[in-house]
Amino acid sequence: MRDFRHLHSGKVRDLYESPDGLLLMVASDRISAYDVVLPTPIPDKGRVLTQLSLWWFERLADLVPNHVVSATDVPPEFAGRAIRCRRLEMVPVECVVRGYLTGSGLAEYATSGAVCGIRLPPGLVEGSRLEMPIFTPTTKAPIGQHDAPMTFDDVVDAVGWDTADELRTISIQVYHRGAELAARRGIIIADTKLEVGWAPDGTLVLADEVLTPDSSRFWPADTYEPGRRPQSFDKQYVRDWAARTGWDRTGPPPEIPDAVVEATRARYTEAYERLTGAPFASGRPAPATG
Ligand code: Q0Z
Repeated sequence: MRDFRHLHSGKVRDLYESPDGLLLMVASDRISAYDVVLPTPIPDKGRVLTQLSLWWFERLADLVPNHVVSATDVPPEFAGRAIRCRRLEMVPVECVVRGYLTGSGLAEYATSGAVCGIRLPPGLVEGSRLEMPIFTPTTKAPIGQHDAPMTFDDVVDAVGWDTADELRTISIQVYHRGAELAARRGIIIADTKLEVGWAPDGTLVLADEVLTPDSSRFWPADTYEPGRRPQSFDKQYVRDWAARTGWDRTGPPPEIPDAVVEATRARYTEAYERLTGAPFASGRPAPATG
């Protein structure tokens, strides 16, 4: 670990550089709600998200190359929740794909009838399934600011037509593959956000994390009903709890009680287990028995 130089930290992840030029992306157990990191970690969240991301990278590798170099050759204190990856030149666009209408996409549709310049039919409601998934890119805003919607022409202005078209194609393909696989396990992937970078030879490479509950909205299919706010496999549970505490979202956030921590952890591991079909093994030593 002493060989790793800290590059920067997001709300829930940290990025380091090693002397060989590779990056080390480390997922923590931190959880954020309403853009604030809560004081209580969710045990195993970093491992669940890292392992899920790796599982998807494998299943997407024929569509798009990815930045993963090794998930095992990592400092022992980060075992299971770190990925050594090649350093890319990041594309300055967040590649969002929506198969269902919710969140900021729904808000934009409600005011303009369109999302990122894509006109949608009238009458859509919270959670409506879109006829075709749509590419709804956003700007990459610095921490503390909000990403702004971009039209396809905005993306063309930022990276040129060829790259813009390739980003859109990759994004829609990744969404299609992810949504189809998840559907077979009873999970709706409502939307997802991808980060892409250029390799030195100019090819586009999938980076960061992919198709995790932190980068996507996962809904259980069995309770899905358009018009109703969906249940979800992510921090929505913690958000709802935080809202009920009366926290005003600006002051210091509340400690999460044990029962809420456990229920949140269970949602993350359930998403992992349903998608991969494998039990989640935390990778931590089992408590001694005797
Ligand atoms: C990812 C991020 C994190 C904070 C930069 N392969 C790559 N090459 C170049 N840059 C990145 C990557 Cl993944 C890169 N981020 C997002 C990750 C902590 C911010 F772990 N920023």
